[in-house]
Parts: sequence; C-alpha cells; structure tokens
Amino acid sequence: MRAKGNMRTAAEVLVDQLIVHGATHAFCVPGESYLAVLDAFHDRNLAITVCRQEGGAAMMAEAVGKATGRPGICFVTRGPGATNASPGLHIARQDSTPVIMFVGQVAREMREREAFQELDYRAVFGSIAKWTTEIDDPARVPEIVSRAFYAATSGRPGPVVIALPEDMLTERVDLPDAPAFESVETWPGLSDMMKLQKLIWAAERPIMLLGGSRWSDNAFAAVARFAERFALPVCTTFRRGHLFDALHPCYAGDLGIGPNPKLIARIKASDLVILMGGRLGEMPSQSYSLFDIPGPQTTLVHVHPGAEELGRVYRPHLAINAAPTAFAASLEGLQPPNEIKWRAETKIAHQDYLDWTETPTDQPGGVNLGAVMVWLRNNLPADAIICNGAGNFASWVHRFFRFRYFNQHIAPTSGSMGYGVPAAVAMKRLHPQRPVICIAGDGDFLMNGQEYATAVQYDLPIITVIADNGLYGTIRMHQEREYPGRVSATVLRNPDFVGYAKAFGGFGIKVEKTADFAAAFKAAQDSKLPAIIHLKIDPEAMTPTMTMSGIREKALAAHRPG
Ligand SMILES: Cc1ncc(C[n+]2csc(CCOP(=O)(O)OP(=O)(O)O)c2C)c(N)n1
Ligand SMILES: [Mg+2]
Repeated sequence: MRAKGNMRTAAEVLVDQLIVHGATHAFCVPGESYLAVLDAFHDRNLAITVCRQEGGAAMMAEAVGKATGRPGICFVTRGPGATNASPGLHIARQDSTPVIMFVGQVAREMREREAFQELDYRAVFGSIAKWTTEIDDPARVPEIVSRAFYAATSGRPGPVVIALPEDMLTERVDLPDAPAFESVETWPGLSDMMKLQKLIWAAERPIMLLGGSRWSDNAFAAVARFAERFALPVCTTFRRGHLFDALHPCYAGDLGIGPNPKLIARIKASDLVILMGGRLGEMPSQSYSLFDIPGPQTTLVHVHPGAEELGRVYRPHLAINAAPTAFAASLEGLQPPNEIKWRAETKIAHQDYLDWTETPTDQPGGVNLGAVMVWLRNNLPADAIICNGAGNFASWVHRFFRFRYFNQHIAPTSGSMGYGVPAAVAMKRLHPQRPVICIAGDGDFLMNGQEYATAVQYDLPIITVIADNGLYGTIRMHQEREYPGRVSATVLRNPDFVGYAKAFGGFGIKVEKTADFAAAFKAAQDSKLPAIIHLKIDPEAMTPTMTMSGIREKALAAHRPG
C-alpha cells in the first residue's frame, strides 16, 4: 500500500524516520495493532528480525543498543506484547542502554474503555522507561521519533516507549522527514580536568574503575593510553570487562561477583578512586560495602554522563558530568607526575589478576567450566563476541575468559536471565562474519530458548554452550547458605538439549568430559548451523571455588546451636 505522491501513512513516515536516524535493524513480534507498520517494513531498507516472544525481541534491541551506542529498535503489540517485552526494557534501564520500543495501541476513539488488550503505557512503564509517550497526531511522528532518539541516547541512556494508536498509523499525511539526529556529547570542563590532574598528582595509591555505557573504540584506546602513561591500575566493573584489555599491564581485574579478594583489598586501600562511566551499583560495590555512603572514606572522582547520577549514592570529591567518550578524549591533555609513586604497585596488581585467572580451579565432575573458558580464551579469534545471561555459570566466564576488546562481551549488568540467546541472535544479525558464542545456564537458556528458532530461521550459526547442572544453581547456592539442606524449588529436570537443537533444525552435541570440548566446538563450527553444546556440569560445582556440600556444611556449622 505505497502512498501516492507525497502522501504517506503515519506508519510509513514512522519507518522512514527510523531510517533517517540511522537505524538498520528492528526486532519484532507482529500484532494486528500495528499492521500498517508491518506493511511499511515491506518495501523499506530496514532489516527486520521476527522473533518468537517479545522478551526476546526487546533483549535483541537492547543488545544492539549496547553494542552500537545507538538506539536498538523493537516493535511489539499492545497488552501482552508490551508486558512480555518488559524484561528487555528493564535491562536497558539498569544497563543505561538506548532502546526505543514501539507498541501498538487501541484506536484513539476506544481509549480508556479497557478495549481489547488496552494498557496505559505511561503508567505501566513509568518507572522503567526514561520517557513514555503516545502519538495522537500523525503530523507529530517526525518530531516525537526524533525526540525519542535524543532522549534514549543523551545523558544517561535508557529505554523510550512510544505507543501507536492503530487508527493513527493508517492516516495519510504530507510532511517532510525530520533531520537526522546527532548524539549529544557531554564534555568535561577544562577546570574539571585540571582538578583531576591535581588529585592524581597528590595521590599515592590511585585506582580507576570503568563501567557504564557511552563508550567507543576510541574511548577504549584513549583510556588504555592514559593508563599506560600514568601507570595507573584499572579495573572493570560487573559485566563491563570489555572496556579494558585484560592483558594490558595496568589491568587490575574484574570488580563483579566473586572478585579477587586482593583486588577488593587494593580498592579499599586506595586513596584516589576514579569511577568512570559507571554507577557503582550493588554488584560492583560489593553490596555497597566498598565505600561509605554518602561520604566515601577515600577521595572519589565520579565521571558520569547523567548529571542526576552524580551524588546520587556517593558524594564525590570531584563530580565530572561527562560521557566516557568525551572524558577519554580529554584525558589526553593530562600530564603524569614526574615521579609515579605507584608504578611498582600497578605491576603487582596486574600480576595478581593474572594469577587469579591463569589456571582453572579444580572442579568436581567430568566437565570443568573453568577449563572450557580457558580453552575458549585461547582459541577464539579476536573478533569473537561472547553473550550470556545470568546464573552461577557466568562466574567462570567473568573469571577465566579475559576480555581483550571493546564490545567483546554483551551481557546484562542487571542480572537478567534469558539474555544470552537473544543477544547472540542480535549480534550475529549485526555481524554475520564474526563468531558469536552464547554461554548459558540450563535455567537461563530456557528463559528465551525459543529464540533459538530465530537463529535457525535466519541461518545464524551462533554457538550456544549450555552449562547444565540440573539446578537454578545461584538460588540453590543462596538457599544452602541460608536454609542448609532444605531444598525447595531449585531443582530442574531438563530436556535433551541435543534433541532440542536437532528438532529446531540446528546442530547439537553433548560433552561429558572437559577433554572432549575442543572436538565438540569444532564439530559445532563445521556444522555451520546454530549449534548447542550441552555440557553436563556436576551440581556440586557451585562456583569456581565452592562446592554445594561445602556451602551446606559451612552453613550447618554456623547454624548449629552452642
Ligand atoms: C529473569 C530472572 N528470573 C530470576 C532470576 C533469579 N535467578 C538468578 S540466577 C538464577 C538461576 C540460574 O540458573 P541457571 O541458568 O541454570 O544457572 P546456574 O546458576 O545453575 O549456573 C535465578 C533463578 C533472575 N536473575 N532473572
Ligand atoms: Mg543451572
């Protein structure tokens, strides 16, 4: 239904705006509420990925937002479509990722009657989205979509939700496209940088913590140069390991779940902490135990693109309202002190990191997940992308993989299960030539395992490694700690994952011994199909350093009276 002359449907105008603003991909589950948009997709140059559940579609959009820094786009239907998508929006919020979600809405004249699947999106997404709106007038589509691109990307990025009344989408209008959006840079002031230089010159034991969004290849490289010039120890915060090369001589380690105790001690002993880009949320702050709140016991410099995040939890000695991109560029202008007092300590910090991650810890059972990660780190090419969701299985990824390149790791800092498969599908859609590996738990995989069908549908040979311990292991770990021996709702009876892969039209292989992993991986690659490698993990292997019975025994001993 192409428009005649200059007249376009509002839906056509909408899709044209996405293209004007540089979107190349959109993820969706169709709905009768936005048929006019589906029709507009038909002859426009936007790669559409049709998904099996809106949670998957929204996570794919979030993964695109994370990897590109530009809004990931998804379309979902009203009511159940929108609520299904909410986990993806929540990740975008917590991870500061630009996402724009379009939702079909009931016709304008039916609103407020609780018409079929009607929801008030402003109310529903009020505390998740950065901005939620509804377009009533087709003439305002260019304005509102343009604002959505600015809102999603500026300051602290996040999700935007736009509801589209069905009858509005089919109205025809004659209006020009908006000019293409340009992301708004947030630069530090010269005086901020001078103050920072003074603080560094006065410090004896400084350390830098990296996190957040609004990074780039250039920022990654500039921070690496800065660290080298200043011999400054640098650590990455939870699930942002890809912001610094793990083999850079200044890398001090990963500040996430189960960090190296030596790193924690180092941060606690530091007299200057430069927190760049991140918020130091519950996970990296070790449940808010690292620094006193609101006044940290160390000198804190907080660099963040969202003004509202500065002083939100920690009162910084120096607050710099800047995006990592601009701040990293400004670091080039700073001069190191004549004598760098901490140089030897930085060497030790990096050695501590290497020692912590070099060798897989011993594990009960036939497959050692640590050894699998070490094999992957030694054998995957530099352009491989690792995606994962949440569960204890991820602790081996964080500890042993050693991320070396920007955007090599796409994973939710929000700890949302079910992220790995949709993120891997999205990354393979964006980068068909790059190897994309999803590391999943058995529980984690089946939260969005239906998107494996999407991988098959689009011929995306991602490799999914499922660490199957027959448990919601993380919760079982907490359960054994708090209620030792009282197992409740944490055991899983799993499907045959190899059969699952085959039934969907992919390749599946089971691995019961560590030594068989390399051949299985090669077979998965050679199949050129979306592949599942099913690892049988001993349920005793709870974390890289603790067994299930060890945790239980310790808890029982602590709970014993007397
Ligand atoms: C969407 C969602 N639901 C529930 C949780 C709580 N949760 C965190 S980890 C976990 C278990 C993960 O199980 P699995 O993927 O099998 O990994 P394992 O811990 O066994 O290695 C659960 C239920 C969560 N983080 N996200
Ligand atoms: Mg499990």
